[in-house]
Amino acid sequence: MKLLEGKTALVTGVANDYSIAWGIAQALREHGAEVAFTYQNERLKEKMSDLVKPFNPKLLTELDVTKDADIARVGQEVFAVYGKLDIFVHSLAFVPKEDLHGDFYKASRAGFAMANDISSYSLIAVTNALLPAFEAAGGGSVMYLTYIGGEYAISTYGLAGVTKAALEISGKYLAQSLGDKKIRVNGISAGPIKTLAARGIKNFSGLQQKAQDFMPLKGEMTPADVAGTAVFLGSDLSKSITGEIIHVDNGFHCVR
Ligand code: 0WD
Repeated sequence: MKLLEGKTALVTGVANDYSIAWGIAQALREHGAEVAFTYQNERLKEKMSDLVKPFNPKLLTELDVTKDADIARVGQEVFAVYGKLDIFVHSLAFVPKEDLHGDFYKASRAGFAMANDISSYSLIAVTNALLPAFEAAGGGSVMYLTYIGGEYAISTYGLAGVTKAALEISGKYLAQSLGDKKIRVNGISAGPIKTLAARGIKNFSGLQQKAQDFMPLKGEMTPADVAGTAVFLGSDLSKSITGEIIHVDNGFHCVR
């Protein structure tokens, strides 16, 4: 029997086949899960329909996390289509370019609010909308993607780091408040991986090279490297783990 046989997963944050969420979705399916997808907007609809064809998903639906109506609808759709949910993968983030690239002390009020709304509040709001489906499953696993820039000030990550700190502590408070419902909430703190979002970070290659020079384990990281941990967190093997953040970064977090 496969590790995730009988489990249903909702994966957000696939923008293309380089996305970390795409690597995670493939691994979840490989291990037996049925996967539903969301895409951010109409512009991505056609591309996503093509990309996810091999999954033949029963649900592929639009979700812009800035819209309460989208969030509520997705919660209802998941329940209506699958009758339950076991795994939710939050793999999305956004920081306005001017606030990501400028001097940190010049971060705008509007940029700060928008970055946190999309990148961290969304974990709380979407998890809440999915509760009926999780409760129907008798519990479940929520996981989110974070970065070490939420623990330390990393040059060029700026405001994105603030959203990651908010995301990580939101994950812990969610873990606390959802424990009674047997819903676990954990973070994966990934090392630098070349994706669309990463390309938006100034001198990402420099950041990646620097990390690789320090990493105890060598080699460029890929979404597939992160996906194994996602499978573990989605499975019953991790049933006593919640409020945790696992660094999947070739050991970068433990060296200076
Ligand atoms: O090195 C990296 N790539 C790392 C990424 C290291 C550590 C953590 N992460 C995190 C990111 O911060 C993010 O939380 O992993 C998560 C996934 O990021 P990714 O796979 O690197 O990036 P990407 O493939 O671009 O997917 C993120 C997607 C967006 O793509 P673009 O690049 O088009 O903004 O997040 C989605 C969107 O599809 N997204 C939204 N989804 C719903 N509503 C929204 C929104 N408002 N805004 C962005």
